[in-house]
Amino acid sequence: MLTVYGVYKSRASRLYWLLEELGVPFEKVPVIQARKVPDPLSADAPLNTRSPSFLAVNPMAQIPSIDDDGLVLSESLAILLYLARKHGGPLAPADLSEEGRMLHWLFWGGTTLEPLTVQVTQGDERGAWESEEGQEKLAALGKTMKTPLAVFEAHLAAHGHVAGGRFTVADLGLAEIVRYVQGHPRLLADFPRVRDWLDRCQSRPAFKAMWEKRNAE
Ligand SMILES: N[C@@H](CCC(=O)N[C@@H](CS)C(=O)NCC(=O)O)C(=O)O
Repeated sequence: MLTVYGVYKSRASRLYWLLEELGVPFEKVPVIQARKVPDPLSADAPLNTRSPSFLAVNPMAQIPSIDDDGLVLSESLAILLYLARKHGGPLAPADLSEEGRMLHWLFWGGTTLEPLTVQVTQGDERGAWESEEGQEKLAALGKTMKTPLAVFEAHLAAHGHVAGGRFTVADLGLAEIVRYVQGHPRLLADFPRVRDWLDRCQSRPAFKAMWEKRNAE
């Protein structure tokens, strides 16, 4: 049995989207981010990333993690590729060269783009962009994002998808990373292919199913 640790309103959403795509059954353990809990170690705190029982799963104190019949993994993008490969089908790499391309783009997402986009969504949570100073900081982040987004725009103009000429787990992972800036149309204004690709990814029934559950959480 597959166990997924993490609430929908976290990077676990990308795993839940993939599992909707694959139709794989799983058990959800709703671990919440410790930063969202006033006193994460108090006796009545909900299960959170600092709870001792979750630290035994992921000592990094971060969600998501999975336990797949005893194989415990963290790092959401690695889990995506693992699950896609395990269950196969069109979302998985068809061969080693496709896998290489997916690894390239997923690592790029995790190391180059997400460290920027996640700051935007975390700023949204804190209301950090409401002041004039906040607007300036957001604009500066947008400027830093221009080069990676331009590279991705050119890639999509040439290929339409991240790898393999079809929607794969690599599109899914990157779509969740780009989603973090979607509430700020200005940040994507210069990147029509990225916007069109994101719309296509999010029009998938599996994304919509995940999103509905996320909103209901
Ligand atoms: N690189 C990790 C990052 C995971 C991560 O930062 N998770 C956040 C939630 S989206 C977390 O658990 N934060 C703990 C907290 O905020 O208390 C991954 O992609 O799995």
